[in-house]
Amino acid sequence: MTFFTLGKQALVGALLALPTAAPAHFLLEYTTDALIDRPGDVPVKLVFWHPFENGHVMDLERPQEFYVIHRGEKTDLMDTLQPITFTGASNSAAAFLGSVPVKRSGDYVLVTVPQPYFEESEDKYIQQFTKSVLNRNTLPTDWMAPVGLPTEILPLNKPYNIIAGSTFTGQVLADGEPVAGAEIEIEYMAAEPDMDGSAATAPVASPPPGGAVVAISDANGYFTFGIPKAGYWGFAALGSGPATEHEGKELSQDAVLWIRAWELE
Ligand SMILES: [Cu+2]
Repeated sequence: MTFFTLGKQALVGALLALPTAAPAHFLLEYTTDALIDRPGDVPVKLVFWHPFENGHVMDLERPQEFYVIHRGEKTDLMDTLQPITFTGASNSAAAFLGSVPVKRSGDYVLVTVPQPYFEESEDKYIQQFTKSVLNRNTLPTDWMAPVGLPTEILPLNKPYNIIAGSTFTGQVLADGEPVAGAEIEIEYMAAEPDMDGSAATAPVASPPPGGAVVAISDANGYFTFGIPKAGYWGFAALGSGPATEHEGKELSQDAVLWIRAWELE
């Protein structure tokens, strides 16, 4: 009995010592700025990465959909996508460079629907429906409306000028209905992609100890998080979408939202 217990402990120890993929995958829709001064084509990088720790980069396939919503009108941007390589601190992987035409004042809600990604270490597929919001001339037009994705995070604070030190509240939706008890992973984009090169810029922060930063949505799908620092913050509601299977394997349909916080100066 003692021998058996020791053996079991040794086995558990060996399992814990195995290198495992960091849990917090995030699909980035990265633009250098969220507030666009001059009209023109704004470059966007789509990168599937662990941006808080400048960790492993996953290969991103050509997405199923990539579009923008401006004043309620949807514009397909798939034609703008070009394959690129993105290099994080530990590896390089396939990513995409796209572009958003920003002309009139208002919000530009960027949406990416990726192909399900097979995560070998978890033996399951992950599909992150991702939103970020650009704005021109401070005129709010679209940020508060749901896009109608299978799952998404609806912002309750204007997502492009959150004040560092204040809070951000979102609501997790699946097919337009609130999702209670959703696990939301939260990451800071500690290293931002370099728009002119293929690598990331130097990280300006490190993740805290204790693993992923997590919030749980309440009975009506709401969660609130205090934003401690200026920059881009990402929220990923895990497995909040309606589909749970893809090609015979488990599928996690996640809702990702990026917000931009500013230091009050
Ligand atoms: Cu991961």
